[in-house]
Amino acid sequence: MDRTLLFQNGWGKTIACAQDRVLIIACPARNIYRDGGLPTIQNRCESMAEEPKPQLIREKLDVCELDRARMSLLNPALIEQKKEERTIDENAKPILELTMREGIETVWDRYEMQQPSCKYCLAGISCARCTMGPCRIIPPNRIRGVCGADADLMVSRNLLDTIATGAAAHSDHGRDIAETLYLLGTGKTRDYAVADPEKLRKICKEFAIETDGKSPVQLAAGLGSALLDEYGMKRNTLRFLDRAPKATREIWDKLGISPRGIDREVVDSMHRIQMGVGADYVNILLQGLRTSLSDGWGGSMIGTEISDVLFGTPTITSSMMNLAVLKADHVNISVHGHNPMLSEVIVNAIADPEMQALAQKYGAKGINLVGMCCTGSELLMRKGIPMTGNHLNQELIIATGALEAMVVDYQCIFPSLPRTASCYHTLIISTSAKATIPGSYFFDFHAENAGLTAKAIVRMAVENFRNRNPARVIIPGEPVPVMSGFSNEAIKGALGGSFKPLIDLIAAGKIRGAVGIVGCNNPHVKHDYGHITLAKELIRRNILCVETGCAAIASGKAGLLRPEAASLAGDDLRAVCESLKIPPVLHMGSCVDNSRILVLAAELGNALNVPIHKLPIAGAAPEWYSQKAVSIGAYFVASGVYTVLGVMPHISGSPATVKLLTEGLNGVVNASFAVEPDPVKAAVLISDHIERKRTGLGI
Ligand code: BF8
Repeated sequence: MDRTLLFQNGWGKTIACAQDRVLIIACPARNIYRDGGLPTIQNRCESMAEEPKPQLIREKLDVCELDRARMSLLNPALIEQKKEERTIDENAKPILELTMREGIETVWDRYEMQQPSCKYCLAGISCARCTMGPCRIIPPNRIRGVCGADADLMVSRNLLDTIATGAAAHSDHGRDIAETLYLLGTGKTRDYAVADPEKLRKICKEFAIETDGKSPVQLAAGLGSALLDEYGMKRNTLRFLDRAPKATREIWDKLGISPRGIDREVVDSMHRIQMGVGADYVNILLQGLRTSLSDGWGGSMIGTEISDVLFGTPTITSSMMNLAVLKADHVNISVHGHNPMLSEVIVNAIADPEMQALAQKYGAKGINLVGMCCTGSELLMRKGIPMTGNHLNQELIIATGALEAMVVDYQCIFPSLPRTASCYHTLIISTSAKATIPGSYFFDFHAENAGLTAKAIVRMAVENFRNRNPARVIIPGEPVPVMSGFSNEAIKGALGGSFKPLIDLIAAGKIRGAVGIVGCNNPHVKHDYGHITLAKELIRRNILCVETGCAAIASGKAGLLRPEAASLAGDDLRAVCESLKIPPVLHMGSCVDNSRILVLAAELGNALNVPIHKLPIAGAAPEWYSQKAVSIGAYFVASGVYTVLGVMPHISGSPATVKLLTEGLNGVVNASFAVEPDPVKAAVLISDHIERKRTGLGI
């Protein structure tokens, strides 16, 4: 029986293997909590498990020559101009130039094709939620939609939708990690282990789980179950909220925005934006804050903490960054997305001598695993795996011609990647039933089949080395060294075991304060310019930067994650960094790891016995694009952290909403948003804010 054909039955059906024996059940809704362990059918097959085969989603995509000819630019001056306008990433520029010359479409081309933007959508005053519309607010006459919603309601509903979407994405990622812990604890996966038992015990204690006499695996089962309960439950509170300073929690309670369960807040939000439910924009925006808190202090924090338990709490580590980490004489595999469940087992599969021998058989010197976006940061932080780049680098890495496979899980993955890949030999391999991509090869990856699937993926990539055209390989420049791995535990370690020296340095004015620079790239902003300009301006003012996500990767590529970057800092911060041998910009991880920044703020607040909003700290998202970033910004502000955005959210059509978010929130959560596209001016806003907070603390 042809196994490949059977795999094309698709998910949700039982799939058979060559000897007519059932191999796996590829059902996304599989009942993993069934008592009594694995379904017998799976037990029976475990001993004879074979590597799964992928399913091509729909059909192989091909960008035709005519399309490429249409896209290609023949005017060298125009190519030069666009290249300089689009990015400050020097290693990306030659590849960007090539894409324009050869008509390989990128995000910047699509952005140009979408101009001018719809002004109603930009202002948030269009609504297509129901079929009485679609509606737009066009004063002076069309000031209500068909249902009666005015501009304030339309804008606030759209914003709540955005926050809930972002919170759901982060939190569902956290759920996948918690579920893996549970499956490990209940013996349903053998491909994962507890890497940080000390942290496991610490978190068990927070959840009132008895640890004495219990093995890590037993604790994994108990904690995994308790964590999954955080999503939908009757207790009406989240355990990790207890980490916040008491005064901050009292603000949430008084305002009625303490989250009651992770899924509950997302569902509550979806309910409110159903037509005929929420009608008061203030009520809707407050629910946005509550939902975002369920992400930051709930789903994201679970994602971070349990990833540390399973894969190790990051310690300070060195690596390399930018497109030049690709190797011309190696099989290159990039992992892209967010969930380390996949990338961690790929690391193991690559170390398999069988895979290394296979690579050599095909003429490669070895297998080079590289990271991209947040999955890349997860590997960089814990394993020192080199990183190619951030969000807007994802098509360019394919255009180097040196990539055998781009292995993706979910979030921030351009649906266009298979189109780009079709111009080369690169395979796009998708692995999440939530994120199948037409033109990609899909493996139904989950914790129970992780090891075998990872090996199948690596084999596929290695075998694809034969198809590479060496004449098309361009790997520009040299990689930049980076220092990463700054978990809170690692920062404390560097400070001698506690945050006290950091507090003393802040009190003494050697460090004026700390700023979390987070978020994405966005073609509205020159690639990496917002991040780098802001970070340089802040460290020059002796303000420490802690970074995550694509902001941290931008800093890595620009050399700000090297201890030598201390030379760009003000005298006081430079002296601190030199004595500790650390950079002035600290890479704290992926986007879910913004929860590390919350924990840092909480620990500083608890140490000083003040709420978070009194600390000399701020947040910034100079190039944000994603719904997840809106959730992050909202939980920063709701937690008391003044946050400056570099890109205007789609809210300008409701002056009342703008006023509430930029001023009114100060009266309730003691923090607000600001929008400032110019990163030099944003640095001034942030610096002034930090000085005001210092004055408030009397330091
Ligand atoms: O979660 S920073 S572009 S990769 S959304 Fe995406 Fe933004 Fe990058 Fe990670 Ni976060």
